[in-house]
Amino acid sequence: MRTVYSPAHAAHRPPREFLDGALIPSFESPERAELIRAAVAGLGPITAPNDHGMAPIEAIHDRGYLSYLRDAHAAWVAAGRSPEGVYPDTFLHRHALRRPSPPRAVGAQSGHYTSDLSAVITAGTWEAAYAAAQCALTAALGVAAGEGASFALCRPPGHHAYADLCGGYCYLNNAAIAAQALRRAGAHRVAVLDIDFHHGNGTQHLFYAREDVLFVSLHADPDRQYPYFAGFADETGAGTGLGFTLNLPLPAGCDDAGYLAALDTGCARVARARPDFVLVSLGVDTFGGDPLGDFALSGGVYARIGAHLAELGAPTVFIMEGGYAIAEIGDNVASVLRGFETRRAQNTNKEQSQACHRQI
Ligand code: SP5
Ligand code: ZN
Repeated sequence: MRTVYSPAHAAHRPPREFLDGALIPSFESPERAELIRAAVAGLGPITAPNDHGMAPIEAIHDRGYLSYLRDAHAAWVAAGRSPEGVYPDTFLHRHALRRPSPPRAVGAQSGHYTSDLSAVITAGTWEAAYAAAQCALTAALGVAAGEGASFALCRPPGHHAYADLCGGYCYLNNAAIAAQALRRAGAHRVAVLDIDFHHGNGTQHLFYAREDVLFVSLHADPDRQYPYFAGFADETGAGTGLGFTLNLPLPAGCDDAGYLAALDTGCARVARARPDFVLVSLGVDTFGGDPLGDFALSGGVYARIGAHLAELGAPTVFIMEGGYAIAEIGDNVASVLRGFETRRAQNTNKEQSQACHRQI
């Protein structure tokens, strides 16, 4: 399987994030992508993304938000604030009467376009986020052109980004941008299957009222985990999109068997939609040793997850999301992809021998 990767991810290196009452070294680090790149090197070629420009990004994100992401750091520094990064301190909340869009002061903009304290904007954030979106687009359009599957090694991740909000280490919603590009390329239905530990609140919201993009997510119950305000089982879509969102919230301590059972439910819903393409928002923060997660998945389950995804038999684009257990992140990601490829090769052989028997 091909991996699409850009070294531009390293331009995004927020030194600190705010967690549990303190500014701590950011869990979402450049090292993550480099470890994953090293681990997937044996799986196939690693290529740079093509530049598909701004149009596919503008098809998902708000114009004002995009200029904010591009210019926020410079404006922040020009306003005399810390060059370490944009750390919003004042948020737009539900009682605010004045919501100019876009607001004028960079401090107001940061509160308007940010959902939490983990999406710090540094000097290189735009360059990295843009490259990550191009990785997703390149992988998706490669699969549309006939590659059976592809892996977009996106960093920063994307599934917590809304049309006009960054948050949860995410700025541009790479999976949503790829899904929309596949629709534009002629796909009738696309399924996004999100298996990051956290609910993909941005992706869900972007497609909530649409029936052409199915969103299925396995994640920690938002009753106890980030992102808290979305991802409950009773969120099933709106309008013509009713029935095209499926949330499968899971308990703390969820183990291999519990996870695989939920994956089976999620995959059955995807199969029923008969999508032209499956996009897998791939996070490995479901691992038992992950510092942000509370599941108990073993390293051995990732190949089985990949094999399960292969049974869908659909052209598949893997899009990297979270995963913070540095020592195991490479193995866990590579295992999903290897498990997928192995099962797919077995199924292709089976089909070929069955076709051969039919001819005899
Ligand atoms: C892409 C992705 O995985 N984003 C995750 C962002 C999560 N940010 C908030 C995490 C809150 C974690 N609280 C648990 C602390 C354990 N010591
Ligand atoms: Zn996550």
